[in-house]
Amino acid sequence: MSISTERWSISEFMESTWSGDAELEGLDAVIRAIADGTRRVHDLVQAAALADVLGTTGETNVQGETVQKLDVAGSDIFVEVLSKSGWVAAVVSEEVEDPVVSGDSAEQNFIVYTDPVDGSSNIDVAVTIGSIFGIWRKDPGGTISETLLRPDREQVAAAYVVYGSSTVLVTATRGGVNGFTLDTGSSEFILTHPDIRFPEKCQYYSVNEGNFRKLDGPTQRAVTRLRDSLSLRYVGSLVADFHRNLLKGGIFLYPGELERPNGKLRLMYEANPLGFVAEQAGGAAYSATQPILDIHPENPHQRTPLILGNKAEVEQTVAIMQGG
Ligand code: AHM
Ligand code: MG
Repeated sequence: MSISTERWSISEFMESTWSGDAELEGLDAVIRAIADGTRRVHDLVQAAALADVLGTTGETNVQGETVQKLDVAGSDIFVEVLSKSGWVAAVVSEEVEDPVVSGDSAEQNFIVYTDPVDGSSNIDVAVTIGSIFGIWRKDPGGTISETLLRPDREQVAAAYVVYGSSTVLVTATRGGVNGFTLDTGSSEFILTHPDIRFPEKCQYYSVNEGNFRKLDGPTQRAVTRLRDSLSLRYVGSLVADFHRNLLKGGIFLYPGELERPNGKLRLMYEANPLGFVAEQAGGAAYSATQPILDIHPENPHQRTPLILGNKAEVEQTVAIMQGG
């Protein structure tokens, strides 16, 4: 597909490339809602202390982790815009234990999982953070709660946002991966990264090296091999690390640890959406043993090890982790 990047807004892009595709019907409304929420979160991120969104609320979330004020503000914003889009039946947010059900009409047939503010430890220090979205169809034959745990490969689309030196919204469907930069003058998202693919060459590896001693022997060997051949980049915000590796060529790991075999990251709103983006961009995403998208979820908030990025590098790393 050849796309002109001459000031194509995200709405024009979706209209031109998605309309007429039955699988994507209504997805433009969901993405528009995400874009609206992103503008609001972008404003909060920019204002930061001035908008009183730094620091913690003093509470812990369903994961037992400290909740930041921006986590709550971001979650409230995305739940609101998605619920009001008219096309979403339920939203599952990292920050909310139970799904937020907005309705069950014929049009409300998407289920959206979101990590509304990813990279919480970087919020207070003006370092890049993000938002992540996995988008499924509701099963027409079942109730909302019966269809919340859709098989991962049935994901229709995914999206993420990087709030960095610019704010970039990346969407992925089976038709490809495209990036849109927020023009803060017009508040439009403009197509700036059409048809994103992982570069052939893998330059970077991203892992929390401070956890090395917590890894089993094969995983230590896999990390040592990456250390010996690639440059290390680790922001500590999954979206930021993934986005850089997607554009520049790299591999991200948050493996299971001896005392935490499922690692840290969440399957449904971190690993799955970015795994979908990675596969559509020619990359790969694995847990310790299988492609992330082959996992059948059992719990909306479950965790998984994650190895994500350039396909050849991911496959070789997983083979070593399995004792190969
Ligand atoms: P969060 O969703 O609470 O922000 O936690 C997830 C984040 C990821 O963005 C990042 O990859 C990881 O936690 C970093 O963890 P660590 O500080 O253990 O390296
Ligand atoms: Mg998060």
